[in-house]
Amino acid sequence: MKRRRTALLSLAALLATALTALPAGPAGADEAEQLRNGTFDTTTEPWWTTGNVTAGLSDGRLCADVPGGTADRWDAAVGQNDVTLVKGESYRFSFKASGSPQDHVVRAIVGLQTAPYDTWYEVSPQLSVSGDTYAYTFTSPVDTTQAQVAFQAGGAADPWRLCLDDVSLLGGVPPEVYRPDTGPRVRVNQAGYLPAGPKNATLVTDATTRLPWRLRNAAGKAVAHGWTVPRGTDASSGQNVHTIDFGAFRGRGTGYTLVADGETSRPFAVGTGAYEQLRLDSLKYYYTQRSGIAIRDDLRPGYGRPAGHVNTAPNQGDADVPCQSGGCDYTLDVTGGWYDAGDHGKYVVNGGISTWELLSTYERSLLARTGEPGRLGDGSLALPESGNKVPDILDESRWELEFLLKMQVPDGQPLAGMAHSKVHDAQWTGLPLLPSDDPQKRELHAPTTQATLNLAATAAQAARLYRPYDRAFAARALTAARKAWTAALAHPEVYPDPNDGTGGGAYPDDNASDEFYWAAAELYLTTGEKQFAGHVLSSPLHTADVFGPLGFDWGRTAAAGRLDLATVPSRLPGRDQVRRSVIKAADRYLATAGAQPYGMPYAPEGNLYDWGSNAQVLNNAHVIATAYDLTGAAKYRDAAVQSMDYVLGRNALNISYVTGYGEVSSHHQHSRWYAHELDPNLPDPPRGTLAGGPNSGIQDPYAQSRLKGCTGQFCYIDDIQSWSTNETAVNWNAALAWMASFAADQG
Ligand code: 9MR
Repeated sequence: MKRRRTALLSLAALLATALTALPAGPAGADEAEQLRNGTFDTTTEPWWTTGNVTAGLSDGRLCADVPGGTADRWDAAVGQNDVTLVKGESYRFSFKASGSPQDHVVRAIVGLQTAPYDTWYEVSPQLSVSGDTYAYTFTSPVDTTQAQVAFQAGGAADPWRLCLDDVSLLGGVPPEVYRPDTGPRVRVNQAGYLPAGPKNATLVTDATTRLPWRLRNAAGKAVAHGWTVPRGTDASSGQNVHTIDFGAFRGRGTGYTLVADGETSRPFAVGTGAYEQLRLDSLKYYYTQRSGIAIRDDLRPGYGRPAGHVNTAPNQGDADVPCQSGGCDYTLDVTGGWYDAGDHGKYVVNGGISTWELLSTYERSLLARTGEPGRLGDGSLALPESGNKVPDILDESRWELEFLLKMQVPDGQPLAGMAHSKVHDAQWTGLPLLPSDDPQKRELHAPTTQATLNLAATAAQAARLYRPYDRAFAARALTAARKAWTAALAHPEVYPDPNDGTGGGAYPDDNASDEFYWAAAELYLTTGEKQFAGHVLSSPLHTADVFGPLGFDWGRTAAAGRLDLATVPSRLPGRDQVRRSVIKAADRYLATAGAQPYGMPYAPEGNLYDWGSNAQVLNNAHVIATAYDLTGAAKYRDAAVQSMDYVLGRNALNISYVTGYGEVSSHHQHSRWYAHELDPNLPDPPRGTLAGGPNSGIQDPYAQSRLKGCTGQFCYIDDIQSWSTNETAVNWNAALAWMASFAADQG
């Protein structure tokens, strides 16, 4: 046994030390080791540690004593600098690691050794649980000679010991071919079908002629049978597929399976329970996204956490936030609101469409023939406000509305009445990180016309919906909406900086005509005033086709105005025409759904799935559902309900994109606090959380390392690192909530 050597070079000393390169010892012809001394035979050099870690040799390994009581992973680390990476080249990152006591997590990263410490690859295995050898392959997204390999071990309450050996970063290895496990080839809605609703499934097969299918109940008895319909090669997945229609079956129960071509589907229910539950879960999601308030564990068991960004250290807090780079001479209290997504940013633009869709879920329940407002009533969502005699969905939406109102530039300032676009961290933070642990400086970003009109639209909509419950709030909201509208007219072309994406998202948008149309529509529907009708009627968007293949979203908001003009009672001249335009759009989405062997109303141009495609599918379904509300025609109801099948498992990956729904569901969504994948002490996202979904852009390095060349539906991976395909976001869950509520109403 070798004597343990304490005290490594400090990080600072190491950075100052010139390092001698060791002779390369390639394992294969073109494979080249990038690390020096990963075997620790005689020394631990040139590995560094942070000042609070003591490391030395032990049995030919590097063992590090990690202190307890640090906050974040990176607060205690061992690493090696000056590693070279070549862009596009594949590397095998492997090491042996053990922890005592066991079960500790180490975050192993390959990233930039200086600020802003970009992370290009990371894994966070739990040690000494299932063997101590780890190997991963990734592709470098950069060219650099300043890469760092580091093992971050901070964040534990008590001291522990981390031992490492055979650390290797081997360049020139063949990239790993990623093959998702897609399970049985019969694809169904794993959460369940409505007893009187459409029931369709998709079979992946090489067969080109029809095949028999059987529906089995939980006891294995065949309760229906028929023939598949061959559909040829499906463009969205590249697969040869057949469809199965078992809509004639009218039974109820759980544990059904569909059998065809020798394959048995995942089990599913036929009943109404899943949608009733999903209506609530998709809305309950917002409480745990709240900023500025402690989340109560009694209301969300497993999700309790301290309040985020309330000026308690290490948070710098949202109570007195200055403008970015001295853009203003005031600070604002912008506490509250919802965190946008997996980051800690709060954005007026995306907050706006999300609030609108939640308020519209409520407004539909009041107006549509199948609406059931009681289901969204007081006590339905287990909120701190439950019991106040106000529908819970209004309580939850108000949490965001109050934040949106706080983002308005105060009177007396040059841009008074406009809304700041966003508040977020000065720099991007790593994962995992509870909102209450974020140490970054918070900054208000410049006001924009789009943010101002998001405020005008949602505050105007709020004014009509909260009036029966809180007249004072309704009046305050309407005053703010009018003020915002006037400010937007005075500053009609102040757009967000598309490059303002450090520490938070940019939400770039160089056109505000859709936001003007939407805000004018909401102000008109609430006030009935001629000035707003005039703006609606004279907007070129009023008669334009605002329902494209990608659906409406935070950057395409005209549809929100059009849908409300069609459904909320008013005396708008030509209202029939408005209603017909929604039905016409629904007919197009219906045709798309009919042509898709997976049944979703989504066929983006060039088969290029967009960022957040799952929400776009659901928003197209929202338009179809509105056509049902307008006409009562069953074809619209059925196509809208059928769209849910895709999101809940009838897709090429055979995955339900909603956490906790179906036998296999997304549960590793990118989030700084639902980060169970990185820290066993943190939870997975709550039941009812929608993943963004397939995104042909695969902007994040993790997705790039796994999914390069992916076809449409395959551009998705359920990993916390994949922020471009697998994030959670308030606008996406709003689309889910609206549709889940509609589907529940059809039971
Ligand atoms: O959903 C947004 C997508 O449409 C944009 O293309 C992308 C880049 O701006 O940003 C997405 O939104 C993210 C936001 O910028 C920051 N918070 C997380 C959001 C979801 O990924």
